[in-house]
Amino acid sequence: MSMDQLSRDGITGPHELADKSGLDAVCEVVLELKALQRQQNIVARLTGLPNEAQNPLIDRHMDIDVIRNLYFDDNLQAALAEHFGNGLFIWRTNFFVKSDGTGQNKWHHDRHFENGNAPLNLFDTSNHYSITIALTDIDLNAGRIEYVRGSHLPIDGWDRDIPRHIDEVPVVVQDRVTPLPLKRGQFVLFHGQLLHRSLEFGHGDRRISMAARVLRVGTQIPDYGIPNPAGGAHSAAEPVAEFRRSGILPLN
Ligand SMILES: O=C(O)CCC(=O)C(=O)O
Ligand SMILES: [Fe+2]
Repeated sequence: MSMDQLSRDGITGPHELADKSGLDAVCEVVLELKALQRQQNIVARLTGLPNEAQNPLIDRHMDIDVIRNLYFDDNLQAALAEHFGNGLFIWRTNFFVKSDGTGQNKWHHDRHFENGNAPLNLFDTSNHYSITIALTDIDLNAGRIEYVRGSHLPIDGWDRDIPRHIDEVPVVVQDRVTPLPLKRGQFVLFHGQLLHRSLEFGHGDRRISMAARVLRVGTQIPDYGIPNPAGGAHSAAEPVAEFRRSGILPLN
């Protein structure tokens, strides 16, 4: 069933973590890191100098045990191996904390490069994956996550030569937009090119998700992101990111 879901929709789950006992500790850590990030922004504002501190939310699966343990949860490991096989590693993690006043994360996909400097092959399903874990409930009002069902594959009538972030999806795929409410301790696995977003926070309790980007062994991380194949004015407006290799963790 769930393999069918993956090949049809581009996503599998929600699945449940086998062990949820570390989640409260993870949330505490995330909120402390978030507070540090706020302080860094205050220093930048007060001094008028750019904030050159490293983002404290990035790649914490490397050095905080309770966070790393999430990725070695029995159910997560089983789902990963079943759907994407072995020889996988994480190269980046981040947290998305949303509460009053937090805006949207516009429609995007997570597949920013192919293999080294090779041109992006958007619909390749063999090498780039994402894992999203709900550290709290993420309900429909709390900055809900949505995805475009089946957008890991070409869709008739939809040219995917688009900017990295878009406000709305075209009419031709609007009936594929699927809300993804998650309960604390649930996770999903999806193909990196699946288009997804999260809405601005509405109301209710603060929610926290954790995103991991996963590659198959042999996939090289370029020094810089490759230009968006949308090219032209789009790529000029979208600076190419510099990639850090600070998050590499073998998974299976
Ligand atoms: O959880 C969110 O708000 C955004 C999630 C996302 O973009 C991701 O997991 O890649
Ligand atoms: Fe994303």
